[in-house]
Amino acid sequence: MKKKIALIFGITGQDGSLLARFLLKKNYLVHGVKRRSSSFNTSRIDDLYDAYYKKNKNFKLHYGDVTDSLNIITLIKKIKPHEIYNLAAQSHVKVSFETPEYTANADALGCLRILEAIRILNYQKTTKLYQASTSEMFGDAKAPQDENTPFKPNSPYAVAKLYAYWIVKSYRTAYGIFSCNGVLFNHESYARGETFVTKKIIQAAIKIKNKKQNILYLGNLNSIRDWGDARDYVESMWKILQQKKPDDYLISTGKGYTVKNFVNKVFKKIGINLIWKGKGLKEVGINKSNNKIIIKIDKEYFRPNEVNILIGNSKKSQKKLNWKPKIPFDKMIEDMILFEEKNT
Ligand code: NAP
Ligand code: F7E
Repeated sequence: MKKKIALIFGITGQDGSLLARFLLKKNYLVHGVKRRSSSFNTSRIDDLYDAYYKKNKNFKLHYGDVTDSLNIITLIKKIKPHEIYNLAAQSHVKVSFETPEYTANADALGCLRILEAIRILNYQKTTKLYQASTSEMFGDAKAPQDENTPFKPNSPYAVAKLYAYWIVKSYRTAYGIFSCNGVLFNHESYARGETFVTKKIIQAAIKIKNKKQNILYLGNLNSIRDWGDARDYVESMWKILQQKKPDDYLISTGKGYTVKNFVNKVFKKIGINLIWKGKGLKEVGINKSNNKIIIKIDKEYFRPNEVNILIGNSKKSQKKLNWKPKIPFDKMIEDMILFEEKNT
C-alpha cells in the first residue's frame, strides 16, 4: 500500500513537532514547512531529520510561509498531500495585541490561502485540511464551553482564528472540501514555547531552586485554564481527519486550574512551599523555608483584555472520535519538570 502523505504548516512549533512524531510512527510520509530564519529554528525536530530523513526519506522540510500564496500553492501542488495540518500561527495572545495586522495575516488569511490552494488545484477529493482552532475564540463566554457555546473573541489572535474557523466551514459547504476545525484548549509539553505561562513558571522555578534566578515575574494569577497534554492532543488532530464526514470538534480535559494553582503545584513538586502575601500588583510569593520573595507581579504581563475562564466540555469528541485525554495534569507537569531539569 502507498504511504499516506501529510503536510504540516508550523512543523517547528510545539504541536507541529509532536504531530510529526505521531504521524511518522504511523508510517506517514511527513512534509513540513519551516520559515527562513536568521538563526536555527528547527531544534524541536532536528532529531527527526536524522532518524527519518537520513534513514528512509520519510521526513522532508521545505521553506515556506502562510503569508505567501505562491509558496503555498506550489508546495501543495508538488507534494499532493492526503492530509494538511495548518498549525502555523502567531500563537501568542499578548503578542497579538502588539502585532494585530501580522496576526490577522498569518492566522486568518493563512488558512484561507491553504483552502484556496486546494480549491484552485482541484484537490477537493484528495486533500483534507485540519485547522488549528482555539478555545480563545470563546473569550469570556460562560464556562464550561462546548461546540454550541457562542464565540466572544476578545483579542486580535482570537478574532483572526475565528475568521479561519468560519472560512473552514464555509469552504466545506461551498466547495465540498474535507476541512475541519479542532477547537483545542490549552495544551502543554516539554516542547511548549518559553513565553507561555506553564513553561515560563517551570523554567523559572528550577532556576530559582538552583540559585540561577532570583525572582519570577508574572501577570494575572487568577485566570483559569483547562490545561491538557499536547501529546494527547495531537492524536485528536489525526482522528478528526480520519472520520467519514468533515466536522468540528472541541478538545479539552474538562478541568480548570488558576495560574496560581499551577505555580503552587510546580514549586511544591520541586521542593519549595510558597506563601502568598499582598493583593493585586503588590501580591508576592514567598519561599516558606527562608522567607525570601521569589514571585512578584509585573503589569507588563497583563493583557489589554483577559480571558478569565476556559474550561471545555469535550463530550462530542469522546463519543464520536473515541478520544479522551490520557495523561493526567500532574504527570504532564512532572514530565515538563523532568525535561527542564535535564536541560537547564
Ligand atoms: P507554536 O509553538 O507557537 O508554533 C507555531 C508554529 O507556526 C511554528 O512552527 C512557527 O514557526 C509557525 N509559524 C508562525 N508564523 C508562521 C508563518 N507566517 N508561516 C509559517 N509558519 C509560521 O504554537 P503551538 O502551541 O504548537 O500551536 C499550534 C497551533 O495550534 C497554532 O496555530 C496555535 O495558534 C494553535 N493552538 C494552540 C494551542 C495551545 O495551547 N498550544 C491551543 C489552541 C490552538 P517558527 O518556529 O518559525 O516561529
Ligand atoms: O497564558 C496568564 C495569562 O500565554 C495563560 C496559546 O497556546 O492557549 C494559549 O494562550 C494565562 C493567561 O496562554 C503570565 O494572562 C499570567 O490568562 O500561557 P498563556 P493563553 O493566552 O491561554 C490558547 C488556547 C491558544 O490558542 C494560544 O495559542 O496565564 N499569565 N502571567 C501569563 N501568561 C504569560 N504568557 N506570561 C505570564 O507571565
